[in-house]
Amino acid sequence: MKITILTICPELFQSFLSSHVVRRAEKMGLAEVEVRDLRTYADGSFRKVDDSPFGGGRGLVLRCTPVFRALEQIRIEDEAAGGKGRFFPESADGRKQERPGTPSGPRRVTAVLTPAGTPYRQAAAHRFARADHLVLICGHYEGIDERVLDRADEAVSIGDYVLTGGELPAMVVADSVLRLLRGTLREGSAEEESFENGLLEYPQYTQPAEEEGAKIPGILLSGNHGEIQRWRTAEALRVTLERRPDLLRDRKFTEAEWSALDAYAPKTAELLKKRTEEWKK
Ligand code: 6GU
Repeated sequence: MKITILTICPELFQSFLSSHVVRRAEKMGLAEVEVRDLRTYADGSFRKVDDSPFGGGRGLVLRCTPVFRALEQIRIEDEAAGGKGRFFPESADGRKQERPGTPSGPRRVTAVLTPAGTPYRQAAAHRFARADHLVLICGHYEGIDERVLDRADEAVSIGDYVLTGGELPAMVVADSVLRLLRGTLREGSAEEESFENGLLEYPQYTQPAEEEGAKIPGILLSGNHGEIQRWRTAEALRVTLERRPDLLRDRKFTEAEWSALDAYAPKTAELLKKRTEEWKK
């Protein structure tokens, strides 16, 4: 796949582009990551990418013109590379599906990074990872001309806080997508990660078994892999209930999970029963 990042601060991506996750994906031929400076698509000797908002108000707004030009250039290049144009079988709301029913062909997904976007989750990372071309548009300043959002497939936020621009979020999204590409990840490590099974990950420990009086849980030294798995299941449920109870609200729990909880985290079992009753109301 190809990831294109459109930004007015391309220099912010220098270290990201030489990071392990990007280098590995490129070396393995799984992905190509490019950063384009929106200023090169702006007019005049000043190449102005921002302006004050219509209707008045504070600050500057990212203009739509350079973004539109960049997107058009990308479309032309994709088509020349053998693409059949836009095809978005899996855009978040299905609203921008052009050529619905097109059975195949390259898929380009365009996402704007903005705090006013839809919360970004692991499911979206998987969806983006299936695209052939992921175009990430970094918002900046006080805002971004809404016509950019109208033209994009989706708007994405990485959390309920405000950052200076969409650059860090674009790196967050690109990282989460690249590490999912087949072969980038160490085999077998994906399924047990936080969020992949709807739970946070169980606690991990490494040498030494005791440091400054801080000991690791004894079960990990038992050599009993079946029981270690049960303990991990119980621990994943315990930390999830403690830190992210929202993740458990609509979750069905298996017999194995209840049994692991009874054995290794009875207090969590009790609390979880109480919560499930409350959630039903
Ligand atoms: Cl995507 N952009 C900015 N500027 N701030 C954010 C964000 C994005 N997600 C959370 N905060």
